[in-house]
Amino acid sequence: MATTLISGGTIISAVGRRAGDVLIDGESVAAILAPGQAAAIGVNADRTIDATGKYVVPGGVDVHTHMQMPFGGTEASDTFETGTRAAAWGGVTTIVDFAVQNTGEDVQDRLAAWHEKAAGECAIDYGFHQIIGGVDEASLQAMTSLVDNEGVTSFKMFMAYPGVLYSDDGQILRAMQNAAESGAMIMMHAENGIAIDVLVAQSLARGDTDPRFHSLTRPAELESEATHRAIQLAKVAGNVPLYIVHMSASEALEEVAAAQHAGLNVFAETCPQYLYLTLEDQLAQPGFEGAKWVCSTPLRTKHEHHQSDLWKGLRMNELAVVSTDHCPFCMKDQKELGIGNFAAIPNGIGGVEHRMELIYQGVVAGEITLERWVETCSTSPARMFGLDNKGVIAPGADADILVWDPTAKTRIGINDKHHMNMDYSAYEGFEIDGKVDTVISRGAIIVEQDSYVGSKGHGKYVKRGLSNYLH
Ligand code: DUC
Ligand code: ZN
Ligand code: ZN
Repeated sequence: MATTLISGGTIISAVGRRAGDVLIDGESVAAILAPGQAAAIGVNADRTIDATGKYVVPGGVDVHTHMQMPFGGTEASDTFETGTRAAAWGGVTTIVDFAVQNTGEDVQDRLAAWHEKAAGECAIDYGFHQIIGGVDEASLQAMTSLVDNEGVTSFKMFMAYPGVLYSDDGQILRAMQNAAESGAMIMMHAENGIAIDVLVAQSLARGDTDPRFHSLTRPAELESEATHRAIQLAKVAGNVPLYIVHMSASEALEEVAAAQHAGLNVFAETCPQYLYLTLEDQLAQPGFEGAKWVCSTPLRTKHEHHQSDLWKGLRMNELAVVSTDHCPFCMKDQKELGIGNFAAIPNGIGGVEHRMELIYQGVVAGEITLERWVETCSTSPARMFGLDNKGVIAPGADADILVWDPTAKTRIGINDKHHMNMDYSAYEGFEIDGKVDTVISRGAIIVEQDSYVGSKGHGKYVKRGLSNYLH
């Protein structure tokens, strides 16, 4: 087994920082050594990475991606191969993607189908959540089996998208009761889809068809109402762990904070798009340009205080995790399906490559600390979703490591740093005061010196345990 020494860097964890060296043996971290200790005890590693002046942090864990997901009449444009390679370029060493079950479909079959898409394709390790789009006796039984046997311990449900992935309150309650028995986490897309569909129809009837109406027909009130309802249902189901995905609005965050104060097992994530992009500056760009930023939940107005509240939520741990909801579509032939009708634009933004960069810029801007960057982007997502060997640099943990250079710069854009299979960048022109230097996945270097040196199929499926927040 090859040994690697990452020497001279500053090791950042969720709880602090210190100078030291990381010794890797094979696929795992063997030891953290004080400066000078490696020489004193005669460590003779096969390979040494000089991390002088750099930060050594746990590889990124993105628990919300949709590689090649069928959605909106097309399919997300990153395959497991291209999407996990782009993730690696961005310092991410684990993703948790979503297998999809629709009404009437067999859950186990659908999970098997997602395994088939991913097996042998991935550059980094991956797990699955299961989307339950159709609650019935068979799917409820399958949920228990997935927890017990498949390492799938979290289930996403939708209060949005009536007729597609939507579940009504009774169905949601039944799935929550099932999860309360097994200890699984319910992940919720919290938007009132029934009311949204009325607003969408009225908007289209008025001739308001441009991309910006996507946000105007999905007001923050309908995110906070659904968030509140999901919390109440979770309480009735026996305080089942509930994780609100892609939170975008101040009012929804208030619901989560209130539930946490009341002692409920409620968690939430946000995504870089809600921290940096807005209705006015992106979605409302002239003509059809705004389609690039059609995603749900939608980008919010800059004239309220959603972004500052979300950063506050990250500082206060009301928001435990930053994920991306990476769901890329090209403009050509995909977003274009919605020319003249914003409701037909496939919903999604690609960003798996840029989360570590964009949230690091929040450190530079003074919004969060270096430790909180590591915690929200690596440690907490791993703990939240039972990835026991991920998200920390500690003896015995998987050697998934990002060496980050705080003195170099990154410019994001289609002709700059961009490896996702998208014909545009949602973050075109963004500049980051730092840069991915070296990325290690289970002991193997996969990115170094501005090159991808990993391989398709290196990434393995990871069976997950129950959330470490509660078990
Ligand atoms: N939201 C998106 O923007 N894309 C995929 C699914 C979702 O809920
Ligand atoms: Zn969603
Ligand atoms: Zn999603």
